[in-house]
Amino acid sequence: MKARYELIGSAMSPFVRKVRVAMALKGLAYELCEISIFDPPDWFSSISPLRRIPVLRDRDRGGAVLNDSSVICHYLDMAHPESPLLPEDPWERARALWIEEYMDTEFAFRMGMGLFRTRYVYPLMGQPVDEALVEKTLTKHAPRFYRYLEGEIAGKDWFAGSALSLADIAVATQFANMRHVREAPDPALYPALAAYVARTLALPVFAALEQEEKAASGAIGGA
Ligand SMILES: N[C@@H](CCC(=O)N[C@@H](CS)C(=O)NCC(=O)O)C(=O)O
Repeated sequence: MKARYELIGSAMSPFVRKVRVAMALKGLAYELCEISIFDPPDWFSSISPLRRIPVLRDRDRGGAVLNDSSVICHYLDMAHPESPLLPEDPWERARALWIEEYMDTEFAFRMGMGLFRTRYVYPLMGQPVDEALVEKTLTKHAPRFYRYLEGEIAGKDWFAGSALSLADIAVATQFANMRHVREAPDPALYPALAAYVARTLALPVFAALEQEEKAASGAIGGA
């Protein structure tokens, strides 16, 4: 029998990884339908109006789909409340949502475009590395992200509340992509953040995906 859920996207996408980690923490079975966002199948636009991954298909709902990693994670958290993804305390919950927003938008855009796409994706597509963009990302953008995150995690184990939450998943999944292009916060400058990234990515739920991604490295999704 097929799993209830199908997750459509590429394992190298930080947003797909975000959902995979959330599903693993909740013990939810799913099938990953690998597609490349750079060469998607014809049917993809009919389930993703923004032409973005991930997309979650719920077979218990007649195969209906949900778009956007945040929407998907919130749905899964409501539908499967065991191992909650968000703190119960209203303030900490709101803080988790803010960190998620920060990582999914500005961090993902600047660091994802400036480092991951440039150093990992474009070379696979036979395009040259834009060294000027890499340099600008490392000198102009990375330090302000790292400074902010250092201030938010210093003296704490997790970004919001007293346990791993969606905030941590959103942070760690972006740093997982950074690790694929050998970028990490300097422990001498950002000690709390560097230690946090190392210990969070070492959690079995992230480490298992990293092994899988490394084994498949050289691919950006799709058959
Ligand atoms: N806010 C969306 C962002 C999803 C997103 O941007 N995914 C990237 C892949 S990592 C994508 O599909 N990009 C399509 C494109 O750049 O054309 C989410 O959280 O799911």
